[in-house]
Amino acid sequence: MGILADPPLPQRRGGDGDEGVTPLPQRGRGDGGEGAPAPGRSRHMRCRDRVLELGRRTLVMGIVNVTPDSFSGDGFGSDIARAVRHGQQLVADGADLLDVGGESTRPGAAPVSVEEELRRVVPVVEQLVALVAVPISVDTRKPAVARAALGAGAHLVNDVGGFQRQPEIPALAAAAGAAAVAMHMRGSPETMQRDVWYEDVIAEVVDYLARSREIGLAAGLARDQIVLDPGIGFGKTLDHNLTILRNLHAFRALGQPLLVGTSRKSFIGHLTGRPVQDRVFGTAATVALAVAQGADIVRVHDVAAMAQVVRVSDAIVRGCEREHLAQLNTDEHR
Ligand code: HH2
Repeated sequence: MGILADPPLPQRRGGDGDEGVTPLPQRGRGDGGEGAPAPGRSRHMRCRDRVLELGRRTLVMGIVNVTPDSFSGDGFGSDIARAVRHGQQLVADGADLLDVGGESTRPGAAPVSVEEELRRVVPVVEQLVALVAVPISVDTRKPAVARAALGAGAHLVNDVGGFQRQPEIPALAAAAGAAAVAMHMRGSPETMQRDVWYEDVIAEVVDYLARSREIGLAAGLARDQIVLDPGIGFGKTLDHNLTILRNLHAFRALGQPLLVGTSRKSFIGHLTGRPVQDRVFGTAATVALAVAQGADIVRVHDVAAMAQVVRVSDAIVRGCEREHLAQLNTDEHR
């Protein structure tokens, strides 16, 4: 149901066919709407020839790391074939979008050269675009990688630099008709966890993302092509992360699609004492509470599990899938 005809059709998500993928409707800037949309109200996000419906249910973005050193331990080094198979599996598990990354952003991660990141990312994007029906995002801070991935058919660029390190990135996405994610990060992955301090973390991250949106609009993106993300774990302490997750409404108030990425992150490990491979329940708590506060997209490693969390949370919070619930009402309930 993530990829929809316009007007929206309530259909199942995923699948490898072309069903529900529609040509790009002609819309002008500002179609993302003004102010904070109420949860449950239908909105759209445009990325190239796809229109994703937002508001009726939360979209699940599955992570495909073509890296040897991702913090979550799920990276595929530069094994292109395994990364592609993993992406296909995530779609079968219920992913509405895939996010392909070739450089770890974990605290202290060593930077990867443009050539190496291109080698890792571009063939995976190219093959997934051909093999799965869901939109493909490229997670990069480098304009050269964004350009090549868009050339290979990527539908979104996920910029953890929030358009503010490399303003070329939103311009490249706009020129391709793609959408772009602007994420807040303090400093760089090499430095971001040193001396982390905010006077008012919510106000400062909201201001930063409002500026990212202005940069995106000036670069030619339309309102419904700009996704904002407070950047959980990027230059934030445990307390900052929890404060942000408690106040997602402040980011919703910017009126843009909101992405939240908590999956397996270290603040969950600090709270539960669990290693990175064993944070699925902690991640589930954050996903359910993000859905409850109106997140539009959750970025996760454990797609099969989180698709269930999202489905149940959406049914409670958004009252969605009424047809499905009406059918279940005839069955025995416990
Ligand atoms: N988190 C990570 C990477 N990219 N992008 C957005 N928009 N939001 C996030 O929260 C986010 C992100 C870190 O997760 P992962 O990709 O699994 O780790 P690594 O960067 O070590 O590969």
